[in-house]
Amino acid sequence: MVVKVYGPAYASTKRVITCFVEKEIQYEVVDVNVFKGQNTTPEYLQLQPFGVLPVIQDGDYTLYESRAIIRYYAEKYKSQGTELLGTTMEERGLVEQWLEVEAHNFQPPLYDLVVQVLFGPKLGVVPDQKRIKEDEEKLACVLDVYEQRLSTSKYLAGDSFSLADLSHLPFGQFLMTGLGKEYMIRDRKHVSAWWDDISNRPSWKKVLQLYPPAV
Ligand SMILES: N[C@@H](CCC(=O)N[C@@H](CS)C(=O)NCC(=O)O)C(=O)O
Repeated sequence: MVVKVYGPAYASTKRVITCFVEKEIQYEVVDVNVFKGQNTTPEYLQLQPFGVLPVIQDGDYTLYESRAIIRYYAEKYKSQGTELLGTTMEERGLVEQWLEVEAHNFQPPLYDLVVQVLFGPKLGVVPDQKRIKEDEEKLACVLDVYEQRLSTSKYLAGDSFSLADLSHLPFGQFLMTGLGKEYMIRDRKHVSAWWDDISNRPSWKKVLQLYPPAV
């Protein structure tokens, strides 16, 4: 059964597709254009009632929330492709911890930066400079914690690449390219080495090449 993934141009969807590539899961994409309102049609809202991307359909099983989707498939295909959940309960705990950090500490200020700087102007929103400065300050504090962690651990959850690292790729990429804030990564030696490692994985390079960003 080929899994259908909606909205490959968007960052949260790339989190899911990268997981599929790592886990060697067959998938097909369905384009959804947010700028044309295709995420708010009655048909789309039947699948994802909050009107955001991604959502997947696997036969008659429908699932949304990108991190729920990657957890589901990493568990379902545990013995296929790259092991992404750790091999012990303790490793799994750390994978979960850093997935939560990504979702609640790393992503929120970065998402707001992306909306303010990249999406906003396209939608007629004037970027709020005070907010942009605050977002950057918050993100810098988060990255200082990462720098500390990555000075003693090759990957966030331990010695192996996991969902915790993978989950940072889509929005981390905005720092390096769209937002032009690569110094936030490069000024931190261990974060910089970690970023080079994870962003050079063939899975991520393939996803970036196949699905150019929407902005
Ligand atoms: N927590 C959700 C967030 C999804 C999300 O914010 N997706 C963005 C694209 S990266 C979106 O659909 N934005 C369109 C909108 O907000 O109208 C997830 O991880 O799936």
